[in-house]
Amino acid sequence: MTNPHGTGVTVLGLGAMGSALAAALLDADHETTVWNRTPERAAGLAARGAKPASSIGEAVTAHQLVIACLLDHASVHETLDPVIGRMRGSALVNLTTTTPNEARELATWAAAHGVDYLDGAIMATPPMIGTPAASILYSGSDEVFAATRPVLDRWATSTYDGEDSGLASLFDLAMLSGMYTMFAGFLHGAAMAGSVGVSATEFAARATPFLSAMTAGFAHDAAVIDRGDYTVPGQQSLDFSDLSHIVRASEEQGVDPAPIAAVQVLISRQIAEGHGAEGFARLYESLRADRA
Ligand code: FVH
Repeated sequence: MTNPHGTGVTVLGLGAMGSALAAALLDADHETTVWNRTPERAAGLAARGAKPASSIGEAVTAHQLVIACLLDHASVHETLDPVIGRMRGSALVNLTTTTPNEARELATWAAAHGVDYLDGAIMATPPMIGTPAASILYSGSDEVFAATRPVLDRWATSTYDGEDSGLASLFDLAMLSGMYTMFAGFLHGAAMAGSVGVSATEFAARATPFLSAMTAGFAHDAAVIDRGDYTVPGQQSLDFSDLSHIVRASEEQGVDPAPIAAVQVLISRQIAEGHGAEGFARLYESLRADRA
């Protein structure tokens, strides 16, 4: 499929990420128009060949492919509400972090103005853009995804997750939930080791291979969850996994047990409901959307 939106691209938002996206397009010789609420931030990109738009209206009418990489959902509306009526027939690829429902709201709003909407979730930091390590998830208009692949693939490995505009955000935030919880656990462990004078650097060196090896357990727990049978033999039972000794050890060392205490709350809930003999994956039942 050829790109009906041409090869020129407008990038709205020149923070750390928007600037990296625009720079990658310039490196690939795309005609690139840029706009930022604070216009001075366009200077560096202009020196590399970008065309700074003098107004948001000029920016969104310069090309039929408009990329938004702004702060949040509210800033997308604040920026585009005044000009959305001038974007009929354009494609809007929104790489601003939003919740799934915020992405769906933007898709509905864009459609009401005759604008094709593709939502994106960036799984990378700005220096990773344009390198093989970068990944961007997309959902929403499959036509926009197919037609703009030559642009999207300049930034990262592009994955299309389906027509529901909220899915890219959902997968992004689900993975970030896992990441932040893991990091909080690491920091709690570092504080425990730190209570006896072990540096965080030394603890990280010891924890990294152990925690990396433990991630192999995701696939096992996932299989148990998908089967819906937490009594599969060979699993460590929740009764055995009781973590109150870790909570107690943390308190004895003067370390706030909040991260591990939160896990213990989930374990205790399942034990109280009579599932102490079942495996650790049973905690999923305390968290799932349609839990009893
Ligand atoms: N940076 C990262 O590592 C992460 C990676 C994962 C995805 N995020 C998301 O990308 C969006 C932009 O992030 P950013 O790193 O570029 O953020 P900033 O450097 O803080 O730039 C913010 C830009 O948004 C503009 N802006 C803020 N509020 C408004 C508004 N009300 N109206 C118009 N523009 C607004 C801001 O403009 P200015 O302050 O320079 O005038 C910047 O251009 C974000 O969703 C991340 O979650 C990045």
